Amino acid sequence: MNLSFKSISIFLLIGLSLAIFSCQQGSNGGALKNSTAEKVFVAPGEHDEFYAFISGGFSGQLAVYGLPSGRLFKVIPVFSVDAEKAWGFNEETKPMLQTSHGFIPWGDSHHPDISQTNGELDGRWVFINENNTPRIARISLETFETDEIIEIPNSAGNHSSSFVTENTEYVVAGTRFSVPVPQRDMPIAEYKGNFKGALSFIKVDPEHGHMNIEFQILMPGFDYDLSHPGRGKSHGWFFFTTYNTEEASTLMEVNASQNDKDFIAAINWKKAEEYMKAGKFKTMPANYAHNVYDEATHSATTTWKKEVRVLDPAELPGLVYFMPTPKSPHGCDVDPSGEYIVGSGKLAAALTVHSFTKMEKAIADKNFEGEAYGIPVLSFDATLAGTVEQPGLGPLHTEFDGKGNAYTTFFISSEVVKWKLGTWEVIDRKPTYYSVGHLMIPGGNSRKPFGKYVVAMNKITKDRYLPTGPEVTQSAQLYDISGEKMELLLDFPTVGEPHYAAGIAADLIKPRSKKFYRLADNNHPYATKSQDETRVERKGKDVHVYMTMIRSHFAPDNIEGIKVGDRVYFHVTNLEQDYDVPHGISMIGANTSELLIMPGQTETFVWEPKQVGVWPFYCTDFCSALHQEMQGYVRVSPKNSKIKLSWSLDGE
Ligand SMILES: [Cu+2]
Repeated sequence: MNLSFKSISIFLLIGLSLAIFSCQQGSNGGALKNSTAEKVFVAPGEHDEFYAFISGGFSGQLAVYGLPSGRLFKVIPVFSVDAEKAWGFNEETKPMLQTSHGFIPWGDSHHPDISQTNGELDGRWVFINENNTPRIARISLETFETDEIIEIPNSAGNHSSSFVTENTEYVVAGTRFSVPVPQRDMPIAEYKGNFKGALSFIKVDPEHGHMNIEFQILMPGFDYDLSHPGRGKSHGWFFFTTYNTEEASTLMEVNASQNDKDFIAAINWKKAEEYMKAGKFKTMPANYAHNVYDEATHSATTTWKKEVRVLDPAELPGLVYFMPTPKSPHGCDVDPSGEYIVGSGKLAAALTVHSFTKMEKAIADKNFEGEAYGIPVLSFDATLAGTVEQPGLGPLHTEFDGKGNAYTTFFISSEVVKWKLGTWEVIDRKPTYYSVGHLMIPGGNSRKPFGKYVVAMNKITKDRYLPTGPEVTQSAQLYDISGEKMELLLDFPTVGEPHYAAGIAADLIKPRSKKFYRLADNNHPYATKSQDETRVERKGKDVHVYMTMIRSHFAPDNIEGIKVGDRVYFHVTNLEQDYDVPHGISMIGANTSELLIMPGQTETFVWEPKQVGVWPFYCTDFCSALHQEMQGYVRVSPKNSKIKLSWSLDGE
């Protein structure tokens, strides 16, 4: 660390902010404002303290930012094709976007959650859901690449996902829309009583992270909004908010808001495991894709799954209970101790908090106020821990600082409100600009949050930034929560809709971050591990180019004997064994993106030349002083040409 540089920079910043505030705000600024700049300032060459993984919502991706600076480091391609990384364009990653509906090059990514061990973030993987064509992805935090995507059958609008239990035993995927299960042609008007909501429990292999849908619980035909695992004393349970317990299928805005209370569904997943062991499940036919990226072959494969095991809560006592919660609850959040389950009724005036201890007692006492489709409904008063009275308008989501405080976002009144667990008193409130959805405290979903910052993710920004036409950037806002009162430190723009985020201390990830792939371990079937092995082979109309790249040339760099109508596969291996030396390649007229190949990796793109001529290719990633010289030519002859296939580097 360059101390003198940092102190000079801070000094300059303080001076600058003093100057700005003295002319803009008169005496309102003062010493407090000066320290604001310092609190988010990360000097050139220094690292941020936290990683923030902020989902892109409708972009389908997951973006990586530093906190407190708000700097964007990487956009990890997950559910949407990404030309920057060749994700979904190269032959190796195309299988990752396979689904039972075919190749789906776009997704709607919402809720990332980081893997845990003993209820603490372990920094191994991030899971994230796709709403539109229901899928769950697992991203490696060694490579910051998507390693696995599993499609979720019997589901639609996969929203109450993807949250992990405290040892990452399961990641859940809860459906938003109830649908006919199995899907069939039936009148929509017969929804009530006939549609089902599937809650999927996906087992995570503790060593490799591989996912498998262990079982689904077929719930009544409500909408399932959000979920959270129990932890500590409530470990073994999972909680889901529901709305539309009216089971309306039309004019939902009005018809799904009739009931005074909807439910939080409490699922005893340990009990589910017992029922699974006892064979109390049914096996249903299903068809869904399981896509796994293999780091050794640098390639993904799709496996088709043909069935899924389902549990029926009406037949299995003790598996599910309903806790009445006013009124169309959205968020469903469990505090770090596992005692409190916060349900935010979007249309309710107060925040409802349930007690896990009281819930267990109500179950033991059979303190039910009724049942719904064979599932007991616990009496409202029996599970109620307390209510936060008139905290704001439109409560959505709650996170925790680990010091006994909760922070809830209010969409309609556009604010973050800090309140105390147990006494339910409001301690502080700060405005957001504008209409905040989720908020995130690093580790806020675990037993040990890092209660230093909260990030609010806003839906609209209007005049906060320079205008860019009708669409203005979406944004996040960073607050310091280390003191009694919250302090707004920073606005920063985000990619896509910043739907939700997961944050973690950088120290838990940095030391394990991958620097390059060992060439010796590259088992790609088309890898070329030295320049001597480079070649071009024809198999009918398919031509396979085994190519290497190293600063600053391709081998081979002159290829002849390609004909119009051929399918040319460029299998390109980056021979570098050095940190941060990717190379790129692109070919004129190729109906795909460039490849961006990491050191030691092999990737493939297909080119179908349509025109006779001599056509160039070149490196797309500025790699050395002679990057511009990194290029080559392919000669394309007419369909019936007799020119033999040949290739060379420097005439050899
Ligand atoms: Cu959400």
